[in-house]
This record gives sequence, structure tokens and C-alpha cells, in this order.
Amino acid sequence: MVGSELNEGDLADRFRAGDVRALARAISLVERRDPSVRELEQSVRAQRRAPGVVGFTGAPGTGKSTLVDGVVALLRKHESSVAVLATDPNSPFTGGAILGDRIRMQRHALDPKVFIRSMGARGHLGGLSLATREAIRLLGAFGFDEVILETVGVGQSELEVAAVADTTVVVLTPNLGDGVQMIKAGILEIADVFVVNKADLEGHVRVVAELRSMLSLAPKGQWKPPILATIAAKQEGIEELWAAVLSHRQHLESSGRARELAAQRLKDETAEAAAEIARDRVRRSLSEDPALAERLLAEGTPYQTAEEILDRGR
Ligand SMILES: Nc1nc2c(ncn2[C@@H]2O[C@H](COP(=O)(O)OP(=O)(O)OP(=O)(O)O)[C@@H](O)[C@H]2O)c(=O)[nH]1
Ligand SMILES: [Mg+2]
Repeated sequence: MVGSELNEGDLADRFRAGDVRALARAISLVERRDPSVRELEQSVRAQRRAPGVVGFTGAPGTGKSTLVDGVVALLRKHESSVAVLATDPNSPFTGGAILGDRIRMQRHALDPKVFIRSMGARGHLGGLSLATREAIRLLGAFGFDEVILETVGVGQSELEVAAVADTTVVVLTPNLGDGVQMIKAGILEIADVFVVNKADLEGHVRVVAELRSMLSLAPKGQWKPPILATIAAKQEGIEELWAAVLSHRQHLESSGRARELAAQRLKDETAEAAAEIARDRVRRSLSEDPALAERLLAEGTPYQTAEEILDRGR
């Protein structure tokens, strides 16, 4: 791979010059949790812009990629540049592309204002959301106006990734009976916009009605999540969907919530980064200091050992 032969200095130059391969390489470093990317992040900091971040989540096969493809087409019509990150928490890391998503969005493959990439993260819980946040910052510095996250399912890490988005779109369909499943997994709380996709299939009216009655029972917040019906396969309802996203964004801005969220996210990310840094340091000490590891095994005192290592400083 050409990219891997570059030193990070060249990488930063190429990144600033708008070389998309440098961006892809930087995201690979982020995905691998390689600390060398921090230098790049520092050197492109001045270029940082905050892109709009919209998450699409829902059960497998509900039509997320098809919807995202439609949204990308709409954004391009409006001259906005857009990056799509498809995160797959169930695969350790993907190194590039989920084939299906690539095919679904292939018509944008040659458009330099569209960047499509899938991402996984090795290791611990929280790794993927850290990687996603760092990737979003890089995409902003690279100049993308919008970042769309596609996450599969409703497990813990999907919720974490969704929490990175300003606006979370939850996608349901008439035929999966996933309404009930979704509620169980607590996705109601994270949805800013509901989409009932595949409205060409029987049962969509019922799903919309069920959702509506469920939402009427939910505690009243400031924002009432709209419920939209779409037929992504025919590009129907995409404009209304994007209008709902923009209206949520407007609400975040005017209510002051946007600022609060940004502050909260930075604090959360700092706490997660601290955990990652500490974990790496402890692992390193245990592998570099056999006497210490030996004692740990003999005494069986993980907390004490962890504190001792962290107290030593670097
Ligand atoms: N009938 C119907 N089928 C649709 C519609 N939108 C998408 N599909 C089909 O649903 C299937 C899944 O679509 P995807 O967009 O790949 O769904 P996804 O949610 O991204 O799937 P994963 O990434 O695997 O979770 C494909 O065969 C689509 O053609 C729709 O509005 N109506
Ligand atoms: Mg998909």
C-alpha cells in the first residue's frame, strides 16, 4: 500500500492538499487506534470545521443504506459535500468497505465530493465511538459539510455511536415487527426522527399508528420526533426526511441544546480517551515489567497493580 510508506509529515501535507487517499489512511490509523494520527490531527486543527452529523440506525435490512444513498443524492443537488461512515460494531475492523453499502451507493463512487467508508474498531467497548468522533473531526478538517453515520442494530455500541450524531434517524419497516424490539432496546430515547421505510409494503399505516401512540405516552420533551413514511427504493420521501433533519438541527441551535451537546460530548470523549490511554499504559507496563506481572499473578490484586502503574506516571 502506497499510503503506509509515507511518514506522518507527508501525510499531513497531502491531507491539507485535499488528497483523499491521505484522508483514507488517516481514518485507518484512527480505526486501529494508532496514536500517530494525533500529530496529524494537531496539524490540521486550524482547518477544522464542524460538519453536520446525522446518524441512521435500525435493524439490518430496513433500508438505511438506500435512504442514505437518496440523502447523498439530495445533498449533492444542493452542492453540499458529504461523507458516509458505515460503522459495523460486530466486525473487529473492516479496513474499508462493506460490499453491500458500496454497491448501494455506487452511483456516487466517482464524485470527489462524496466519501464513503466503513469502519469498525478493535478491542474494547467505547473504541468505536472514539474512532467515530476522531474520524468526524478529520472529515470536518478535510472540508466535508455533512457526515452521515450508518450503524446497524441496537446494541450498546450502536447506541454509543448514535450518541455522536447531532440528529439520530431511527429506521423501521412494516414487515419486521421491530417496533416492539426497538422500544425494548431503549432506542426511543435516542430517536430525533422516525422513518417508517418500505411504505410500499402492507402494514406501514399500522406501524406509523403504533409508533404515534407510543410516542404520545413518552414524557414530553422540547422536541417531538416526527414520524415519516418513505419508499427509499423509489426515492420517495427523501426531501421530507432531510427537511425534518434540518428542522431538528434548527431546534438544537435555537434552544441552545447544540452548545450543551457539544460540551457534553467533549467531556465524554475526554473521559473515554483517558480510559484508553490508561489501559494502554497498564498493558504496556505489564508486558515490559515481568517482575510486576509475576507479583500480580502471585497476589491477585488487579486494582492495586493498576493504581501502582498509573501512579508511576509515564
Ligand atoms: N420494498 C422496498 N424495499 C426496499 C426499500 N428500501 C430499501 N429496500 C430494499 O431493502 C433491502 C435492504 O436495503 P439496505 O438499504 O441495504 O438496508 P440496510 O438497512 O442498509 O441494511 P444493513 O446495512 O444490512 O443493515 C434492499 O434489498 C433494498 O432494495 C423500500 O422502500 N421498499
Ligand atoms: Mg446498510
